[in-house]
Amino acid sequence: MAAVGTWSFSHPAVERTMFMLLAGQNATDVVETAMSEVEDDVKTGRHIVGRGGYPNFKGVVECDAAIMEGLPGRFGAVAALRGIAQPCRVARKVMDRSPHSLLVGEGAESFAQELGFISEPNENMLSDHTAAAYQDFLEKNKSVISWHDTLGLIALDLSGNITVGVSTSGAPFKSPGRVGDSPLPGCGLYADHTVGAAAATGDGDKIMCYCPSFHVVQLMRQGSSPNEACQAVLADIQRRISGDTCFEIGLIALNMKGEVGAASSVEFPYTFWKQGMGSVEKQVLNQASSDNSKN
Ligand code: SD4
Repeated sequence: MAAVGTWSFSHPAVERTMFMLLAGQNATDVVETAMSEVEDDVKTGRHIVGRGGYPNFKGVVECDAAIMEGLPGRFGAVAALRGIAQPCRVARKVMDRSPHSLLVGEGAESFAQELGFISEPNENMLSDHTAAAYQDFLEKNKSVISWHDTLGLIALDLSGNITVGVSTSGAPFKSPGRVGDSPLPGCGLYADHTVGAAAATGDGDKIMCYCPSFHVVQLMRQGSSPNEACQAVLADIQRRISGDTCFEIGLIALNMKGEVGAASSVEFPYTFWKQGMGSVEKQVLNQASSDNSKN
């Protein structure tokens, strides 16, 4: 059993994951529950997740979320979803109940409503903080703000199931309909029950061009540790952009042995727990670095 999450604000989600895994729960139920608690918490919205997230340039909060199990074909996602405070739960329903894998915009909202989700008015999705930030954006005629959080969470349960989830409200003041890397398989997340799983955070407009989560899992398949795999994928991106300053990207990975790894082009805190540890720990990577002490 093990878990890892992106950024410091994943701590409560990883802690919830720890307790649920120790109680014998299934990795997918654990990821869905732990993520939805953070999504619905207005305070964590300023980390660009769910309720309280930053709106698009028309003032509307639009969320992307995805969930992927390690078993072949088990993936569901939503993108540009409005009015639903727990988009990861809708992504789970897409995986379990829809013949499709990714639903966007109005279609995603209708699907959620049909399954009993309450669609809330946009003002419920904003916090005082993000509503004020939007007013400031309008008054000062600012452009899209380029900073990036995103909740990514990977859990490995007692029975050896691995599941990864990702959730974000995307780039603050983005164009309506903009979708980032988070709900795209291989980009924001990837899982294979014979190998492990990975998740990405950062500048999704760039990240999606490199399929980094798939790449991390492929390298782990070929024998790399999670940490070596994350580091190699970051180095590969840096080599390909040849000398340009690397965009923001943080990667986390977990293999079937419960080993954790990470790499990042910016300072990147992440939180993790594995069987035998008494509590969740935080590790902070410095810019363009990775850490191999967790294996
Ligand atoms: C995205 N990687 O949509 C996600 C989340 C994020 O600013 O960092 N947004 O690009």
